[in-house]
Amino acid sequence: MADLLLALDVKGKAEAVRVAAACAGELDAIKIGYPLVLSTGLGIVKDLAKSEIPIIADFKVADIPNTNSLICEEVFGAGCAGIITHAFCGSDSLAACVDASHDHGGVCFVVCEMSHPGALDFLSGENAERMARMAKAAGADGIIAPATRPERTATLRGIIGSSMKIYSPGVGAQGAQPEDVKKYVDGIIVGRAIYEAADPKAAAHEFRVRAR
Ligand code: 3DU
Repeated sequence: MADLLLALDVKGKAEAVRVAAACAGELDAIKIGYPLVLSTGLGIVKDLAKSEIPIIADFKVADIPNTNSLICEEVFGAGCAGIITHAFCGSDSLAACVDASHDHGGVCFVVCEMSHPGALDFLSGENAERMARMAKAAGADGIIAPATRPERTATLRGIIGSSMKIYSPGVGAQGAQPEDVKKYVDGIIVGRAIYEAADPKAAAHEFRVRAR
């Protein structure tokens, strides 16, 4: 049984609020990222707070420790409940993100293996497994692993164990189905297949039921 996270990659406050309101009651969290925040500013977090579900900032943080900490301060200061970071900058950068998240009462998820075809160049295989081990050692709350490669997500689950969460993108527009990964993960991340649907609430409802 997996939660449903909406990847709200729309532009502008009006569209974001429209989709979030339309999906009310069908989502377990909303994931925001650069497309939305660059078009609205971080104030969008307060605008989405009416949804009364956690807002997770997918900023795929990838910098030196000090910069990572400063980014976390802004994200959690704006009202986010969680942040998604990269791990490839190394254990000190990752620790800065995890620690800053926890200092602000938030959670930190670590990208280990990405869902798109190009992930096979760097963000997969042994690199992904090393990053999963690093995420566990850093005390991260969870990892991001691909619904498009369920066998890889199963392998990463084996590395992190059951005490950390896995959120999994790639369902819908990227071709994966909820049934592919739901037994390995704590949440599926769905973007276009919901926010581009003629009836986003109905689409979200269907994904939520299928993820259960
Ligand atoms: O393909 P969708 O429209 O369902 O959106 C997927 C979301 O998940 C999108 O925000 C993207 O930036 C994010 N994501 C991946 O797609 C793949 C990853 O490995 C990590 C994050």
